[in-house]
Amino acid sequence: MNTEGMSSALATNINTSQSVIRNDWNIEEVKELFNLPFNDLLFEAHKIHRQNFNPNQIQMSMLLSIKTGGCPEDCAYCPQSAHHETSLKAEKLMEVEKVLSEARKAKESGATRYCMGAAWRSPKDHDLDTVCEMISGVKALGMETCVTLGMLTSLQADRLASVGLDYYNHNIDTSPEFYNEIISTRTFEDRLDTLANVRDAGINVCSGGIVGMGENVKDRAGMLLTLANLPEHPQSVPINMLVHVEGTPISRSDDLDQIEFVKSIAVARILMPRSVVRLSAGREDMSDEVQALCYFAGANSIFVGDRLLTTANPEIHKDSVLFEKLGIKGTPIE
Ligand code: SAM
Ligand code: DTB
Ligand code: SF4
Repeated sequence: MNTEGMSSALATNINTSQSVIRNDWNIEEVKELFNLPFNDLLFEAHKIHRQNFNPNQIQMSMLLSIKTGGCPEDCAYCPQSAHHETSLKAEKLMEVEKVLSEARKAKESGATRYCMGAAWRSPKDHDLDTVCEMISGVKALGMETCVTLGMLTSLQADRLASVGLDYYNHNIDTSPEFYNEIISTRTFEDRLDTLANVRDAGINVCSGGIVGMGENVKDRAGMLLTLANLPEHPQSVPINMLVHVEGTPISRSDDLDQIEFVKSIAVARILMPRSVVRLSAGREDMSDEVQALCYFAGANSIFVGDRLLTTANPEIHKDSVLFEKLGIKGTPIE
């Protein structure tokens, strides 16, 4: 690629045959990546993807909302916040047996990781007992486990690690600069503290964010930069396109151009070469062709099944047909 005019660190990164793992990206470099011609950006991302992964394998996770709605946080995108009037009915924490029977179905449909989400600011210790039983039960089925329960103390993270939790999902959601437009009930620093507690407990970190909330390209760059400059790259990086839910304060925000979404995936792949990048929420509104571009740009994980936490996701059959057309296999990533 012609790297003339690029900053020297970026040009070096792009010209080396092996992708370099860096935690010292600066915002100008990341903005430069977003400004590359689309074909140059995708070519570069795909090259790095191939150096690190089999480009024809996609990991499949399935989600379950184990505790729905009534959340005290005010995240402007979220249908589960008690601050917004959505049509969602709040429910209490599910029973362990019910969760395990759903996990069995997920395994039968080909998912290799089961992700359980709770609409909490942070878990109470007695609720954590129940979640630990769920984790042990899902692991006994031979699946990987992931939970997302809000903020965690280091003691709580250690407890989850002690039952063998594989991944903890906690998103930074957006750039530090745009964050206050979206959430007022907890800070960006709070999020980073939870990520540190999870990392220090030895649990794999799953952290990403949402695009399409009215942020600008500098915010998308700032979000990805924050993730890439963590002490270790998150092992899993979900990139969500905002799902517009009636009753949330940003339900009427303009749709983000889907080419810009593909670019966000490509930049995530370049900044974090060995992380699994998940094409996460928002696939219901994406064509097969846009999803195929995301896979080319470096996405190698999706959520399967017709429900995310509370909103719709494509039927698994639809994904099977697309995978077949593209010669992609749904498989764990080694
Ligand atoms: N309450 C926990 C927390 O926020 O940490 C866990 C559940 S929360 C629903 C998990 C993530 O889902 C959020 O951090 C956000 O990135 C994503 N999410 C929620 N609503 C969304 C929406 N409408 N569109 C896209 N992503 C969304
Ligand atoms: C993530 O980044 N996306 C998932 C998972 N982590 C927990 C959640 C998407 C939620 C979309 C809105 C809903 O279904 O409620
Ligand atoms: Fe609560 Fe999580 Fe939704 Fe925020 S994203 S309102 S913390 S469930």
